[in-house]
Amino acid sequence: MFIGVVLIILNMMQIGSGRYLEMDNKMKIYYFPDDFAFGVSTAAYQIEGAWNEGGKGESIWDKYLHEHPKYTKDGSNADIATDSYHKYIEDIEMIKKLGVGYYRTSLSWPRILPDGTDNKINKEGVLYYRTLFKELIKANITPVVTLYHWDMPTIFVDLGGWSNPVSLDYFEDYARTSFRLFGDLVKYWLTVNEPHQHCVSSYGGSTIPGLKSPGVALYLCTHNILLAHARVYRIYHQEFRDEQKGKITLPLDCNWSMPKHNGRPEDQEAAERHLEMHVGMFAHPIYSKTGDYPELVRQRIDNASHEEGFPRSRLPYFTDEQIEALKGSSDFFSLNHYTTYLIRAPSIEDEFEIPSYDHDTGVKVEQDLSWSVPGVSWLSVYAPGLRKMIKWITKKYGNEIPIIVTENGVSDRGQIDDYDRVSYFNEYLYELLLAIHEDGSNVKGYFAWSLMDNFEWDDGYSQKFGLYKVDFNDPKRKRTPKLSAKIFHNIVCTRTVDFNFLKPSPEPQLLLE
Ligand code: GBH
Repeated sequence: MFIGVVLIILNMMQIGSGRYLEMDNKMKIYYFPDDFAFGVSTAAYQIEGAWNEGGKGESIWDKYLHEHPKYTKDGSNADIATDSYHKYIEDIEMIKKLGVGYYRTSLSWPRILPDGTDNKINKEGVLYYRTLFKELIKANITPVVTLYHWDMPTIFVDLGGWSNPVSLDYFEDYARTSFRLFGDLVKYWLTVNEPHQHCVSSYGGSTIPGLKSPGVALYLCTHNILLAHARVYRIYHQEFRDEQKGKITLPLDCNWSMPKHNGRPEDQEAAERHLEMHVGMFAHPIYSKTGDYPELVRQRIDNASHEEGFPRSRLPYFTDEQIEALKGSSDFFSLNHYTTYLIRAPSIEDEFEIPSYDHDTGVKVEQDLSWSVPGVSWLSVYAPGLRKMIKWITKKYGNEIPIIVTENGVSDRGQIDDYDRVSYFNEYLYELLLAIHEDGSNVKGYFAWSLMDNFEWDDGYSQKFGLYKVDFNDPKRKRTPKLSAKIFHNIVCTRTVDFNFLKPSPEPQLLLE
């Protein structure tokens, strides 16, 4: 008890000072600065449900899962999901209880524009979001809004989705309409969630809509999303920012890549190549001084295209104007991070489809078998990867641009005593503290994925990422806080991590007992 009180007092003295305490095991206790932004994240299709209510149009996920009911691992879809279209007030209560100041979610494009095009605006959808944002603000929670988190209006998919440049025009209309309708309430905008993941999934042939063109359409998609982002960024800054005073960026998936054999130069090169081909491809045009695609990306795809007999590079070229429009088209670095991969140079036996992004990249992606995998197979836990990723970004693009981690979290099978998630948040947030205090990185915020269990794309409801459990067998979709919700709340309030929750034990030992 006495030690607990002393720790609390010391805690309070240190908050915001940037100083630290030294614990018995020589681990330093650092604190998140006072203005550090804590938040939680979700996305429209994964939570809203009400897929055909309130005038909403159809998205590709609605359509595809209705036509292929066995597509997801558990045969589910998100027709109801967590029912947040009806239960948003309860969601806000939950966010409030966590003590965080920010909530990231997305707009459903077809809920606002049922046909995808802005000649017809769905008033009910607009009202839903305006009420949600107003209620959030009333609760002192700042909305952070993604325009596009993968739920494309069906009509555009039939036109080829993002591989068709006409999508730029329609996305521009949708974005402008959104700024006009919600810009008085929303001050943080994210344009297109994780373009790399989205293009690889959409055109690699594995995920919805399963259009297979991993060497051609995949790059048209990445190229067009970059251009769409730049266009929308410029529109916001030219037409809206003076009045609305918001910020806007492109959220990038930034998992860390490490050489499988650290001593092997081929593996080191392979890891660097992998980073350039998935992070640099998007970050370099926006954050580097020179702009455009990274040299390495340009050369690899140009050379491979040439060798394969293509008359031109499969990766389109930007015009000078486009390079300028992209350069600096971001007000902060929005970083999504989950895991670390081990990368090795391919051996002669390794085969890649030709042409394809994988062949162009030319690396083998593996995982370290000694790292724990609490849930979904691609997500093994290696917390130092977050700090290393941030270091890489800072080294490449400088320290001026503030970084906000807009997604980070882990999945499991949904137990209330979710020690794996508790450890995950402790470990990853500790690495973030080291990034801030020992590396001097410009990290300004951290949003956990996710507020609650929700529809995890191909995995349906078989993987749970939530701080709150959602009972998907209950028509009311009852929510219950997990242990991680309490610990996350604790982290937000004390502004530091608490490793007493690190290890599973039958009776959790509370620090203050
Ligand atoms: C984020 O993206 C999304 O923004 C969010 O919607 C999602 O819920 C969250 O992560 C958790 O997954 O099996 O090795 O081929 C991550 C998208 C796409 C990442 C599929 C893993 C499979 C990798 N995910 N991908 S692998």
